[in-house]
Amino acid sequence: MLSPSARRFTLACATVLLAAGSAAHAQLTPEWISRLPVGTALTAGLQQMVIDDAGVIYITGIHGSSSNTDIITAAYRPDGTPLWQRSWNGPGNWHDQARGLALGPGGVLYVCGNTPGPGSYANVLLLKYDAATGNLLNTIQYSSGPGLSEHAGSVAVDAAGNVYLAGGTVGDGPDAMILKFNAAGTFQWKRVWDGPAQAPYSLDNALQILVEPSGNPVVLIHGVMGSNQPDYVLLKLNPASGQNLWEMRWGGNGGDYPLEMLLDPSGDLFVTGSSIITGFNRYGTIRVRGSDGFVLWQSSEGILNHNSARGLAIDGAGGVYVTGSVDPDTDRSNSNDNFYSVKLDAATGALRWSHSYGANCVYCLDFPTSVMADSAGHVFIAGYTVSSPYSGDMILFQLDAANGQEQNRGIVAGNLQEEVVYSRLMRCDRAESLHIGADFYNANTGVYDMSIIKYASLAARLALAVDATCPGGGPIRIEWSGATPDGQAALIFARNTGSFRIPDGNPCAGTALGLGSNQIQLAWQGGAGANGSRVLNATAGPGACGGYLQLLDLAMCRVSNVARLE
Ligand SMILES: [Ca+2]
Ligand SMILES: [Ca+2]
Ligand SMILES: [Ca+2]
Ligand SMILES: [Ca+2]
Repeated sequence: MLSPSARRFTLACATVLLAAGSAAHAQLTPEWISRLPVGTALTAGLQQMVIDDAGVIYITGIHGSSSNTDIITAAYRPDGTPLWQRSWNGPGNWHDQARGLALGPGGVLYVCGNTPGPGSYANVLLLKYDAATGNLLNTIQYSSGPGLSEHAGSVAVDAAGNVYLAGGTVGDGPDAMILKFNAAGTFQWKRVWDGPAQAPYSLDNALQILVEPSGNPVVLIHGVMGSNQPDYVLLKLNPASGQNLWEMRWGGNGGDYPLEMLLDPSGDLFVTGSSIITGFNRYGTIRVRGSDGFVLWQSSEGILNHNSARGLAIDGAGGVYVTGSVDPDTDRSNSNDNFYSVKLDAATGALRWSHSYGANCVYCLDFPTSVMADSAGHVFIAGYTVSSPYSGDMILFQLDAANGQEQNRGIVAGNLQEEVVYSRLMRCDRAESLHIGADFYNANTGVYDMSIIKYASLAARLALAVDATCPGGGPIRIEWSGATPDGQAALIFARNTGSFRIPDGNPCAGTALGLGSNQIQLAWQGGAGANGSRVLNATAGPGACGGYLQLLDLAMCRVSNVARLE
């Protein structure tokens, strides 16, 4: 219909459905992959990752040998080049473990974890680094008393630099513990939470802490109830005293194992985990009102049995996403779990869609580790796969947030036959570029490499402008920006607007357009431009005026705004 190489082309109005082309999706390809060898200890590897407003990426993890692990913390520039790297070995010369990471005001990076104290009992550890240089600013080692194993698993910092740590201590068995230090590192208060279960079942632990913009800490606790089964426990604390502003307990008579919480801009909290509230092991997800801890809705989602939640995301546009693994049979010994992910309505908890991936063969182990949504309607799920044709690789899915259909996928395999790649977590920078924290493991040498795998943002606006001579046809100037540099792009024409979905058998099948089906056709396909921008000069056929054009980025299956020919 139109020659892609023609400098000028004509918009005809023949009714031609989009031409069939290669059905293959473009592969999601990392911009860069950083790797940092961290030794052969069984606990070695990435623990946490955060990204600052300038796009600098910070990771912390465990390195060393199995007889003396240390805490390794590193920073990378946005282009993936190393900025600094620091190792911390405690005075006990033994097992130091990083668990949490946070950025605070004044360019301070906080690492929390544990280090051996007197008698080799673990003490709480807080390290403060200058985020720009990696200089160690302060080391805080905390113990409630002799003979107690204590740790900090999560750290949060408020706008004034007060630091909150959440983790565990020992009472009647493990108890949850929350500590506050001020910006100078001075201890402020300790709060211990012990559930109603009796020893030896009272295995309580604080999993995660965050600070509301107003400064109140919120803590997620695995709390064991009088039934000797765990529930989700949320505390909102008075920052001055550590006492409850409110406390919420949620669960049934079976085990309810909290995983993760997220704070919504509305001030409400979303919590997910693995829950047996309906008699089956499902994803138990709740929305909790921020003002008083009231449970606004609860959702129990899963298929078959043995669903295990592994990641939670919200998109700010009414979507809540839970990913996790499901056993396709009832045999836990044959390691054949699969991915199972759901979208819930943030307002009601209703199921919107589900997405599954993985083969059921014995030892075909597939499990996701994290989920994230961008502002452009993409959902990303990363995890581990050994289903054919993959063998111990990291897999990344790009799904359409509207319907859960796969738009694209990426694979990161080890450089060597014996390397496997475990994704751990995902973070976005301000431009919504995806960063996956991962570990490469060499099965021959036993060495782990902490890794960051970076993908370009899909949320950059793809902008299309059309300047036509209407009515009557004649010259048209078409200009766009924000497409994938050096990628392929297509201009699609239709007489009306709507929500036409690209049919199977076409590139980007399933992608929803802003165009309707009336005379929909491929008007042009060609290079998107060296920097993702291009100007095309064309000639409109007599029937083109009054119609609509939309640009499709074929490399990433993204669409532009709809522009009218007028
Ligand atoms: Ca050590
Ligand atoms: Ca306890
Ligand atoms: Ca199984
Ligand atoms: Ca499987």
